[in-house]
Amino acid sequence: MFAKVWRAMIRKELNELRQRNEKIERELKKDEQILHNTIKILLLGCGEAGKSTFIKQMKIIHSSAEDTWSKEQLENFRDQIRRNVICSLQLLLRNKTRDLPIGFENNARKLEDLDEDRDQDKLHQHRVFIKEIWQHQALQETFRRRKDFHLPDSAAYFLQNIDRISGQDFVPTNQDILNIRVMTTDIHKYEFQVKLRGNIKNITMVDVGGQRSEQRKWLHCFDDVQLLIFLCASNEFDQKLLEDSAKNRLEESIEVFTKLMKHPWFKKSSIALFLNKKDLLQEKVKYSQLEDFFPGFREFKNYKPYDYDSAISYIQHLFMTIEDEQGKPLIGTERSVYSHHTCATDTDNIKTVFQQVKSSILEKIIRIHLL
Ligand SMILES: Nc1nc2c(ncn2[C@@H]2O[C@H](COP(=O)(O)OP(=O)(O)OP(=O)(O)O)[C@@H](O)[C@H]2O)c(=O)[nH]1
Ligand SMILES: [Mg+2]
Repeated sequence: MFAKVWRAMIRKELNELRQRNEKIERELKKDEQILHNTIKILLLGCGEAGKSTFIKQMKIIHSSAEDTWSKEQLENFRDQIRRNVICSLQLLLRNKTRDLPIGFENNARKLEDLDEDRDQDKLHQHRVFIKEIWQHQALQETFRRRKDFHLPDSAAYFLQNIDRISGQDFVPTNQDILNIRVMTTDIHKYEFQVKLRGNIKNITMVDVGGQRSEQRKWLHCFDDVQLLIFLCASNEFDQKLLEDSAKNRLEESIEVFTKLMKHPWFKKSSIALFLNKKDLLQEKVKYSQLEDFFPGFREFKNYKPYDYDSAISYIQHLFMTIEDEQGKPLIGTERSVYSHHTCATDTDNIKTVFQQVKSSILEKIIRIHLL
């Protein structure tokens, strides 16, 4: 009798064990399937290169208009934009070298005293003066010297739209959202799906902060990266780092890219280089000469002063000819790098570029790793 009960108990336990095993097997298979259907793309580059803006474009492109941003996100964006406006105005006022006309000083002081968080509502009452002062020669002159005091790239865009932005019912448009400047401090993931070779694939795109203090966190995201997209702000050839006023931004970007290309983690990853902010480079070459900061440009075979095409192809050449300590090229026969000239705030441009990335790099990744 006892043996019979004992056998029944064992049978029951074995049954439960088998069921548990089957469940684990099924879950493992599912995880494996998800893993095999997922491409991990890591965005790297120095501060203000445009990484977070690129991620925003992915959201705009891969979701329906009404689902892109929640009400809460839109409210957050509105506050960030107003913070950007106050910060830009104050930077311009603090760095002006010419006196403002009599009658302007009093109002200018009120703007200088605004608190980025508490006084956002006051922008509406000051909007007429803000328009006047922004158009005044003293601030326009200061704006032209903006590279000397790290004015955010979007300052002009927001100041030109002050009427709309300060309005009570202001809801940011996608273009407003793409122009926001907020430094990234954490690791952010954005997941979306694309159709590749007729199949739906999951993409996990990872965005990190690019300033030097943030670069220490990069190692945590190096695992299993199938595509590394390195962004460089191509217009920054005459600017210094925010975190080190002695260091040229383009030089820093090339050095960081070189370090990554030497890193064993990326030996098997595909690499794309986005020379971003091409719109700002186009503007800048008209008044600032690349050869003043990178004298080697004069010897470049396609050298042409004040010329956008010539400047961007030299910047690309600087990235493509990086070497290791022994003078061996890091890019060439063993490793190719896909490069694109981008404007991360232009949705049509990013749509085209991402389509090219899909049909070249991602299709190749699927063929090699995920079949
Ligand atoms: N005009 C123009 N502005 C751009 C472009 N790409 C980015 N920006 C702006 O440049 C600023 C910085 O862009 P972010 O996307 O925040 O840069 P990031 O690489 O994420 O910077 P960190 O988070 O500090 O590493 C934002 O105000 C963007 O709107 C571009 O191609 N053209
Ligand atoms: Mg960012």
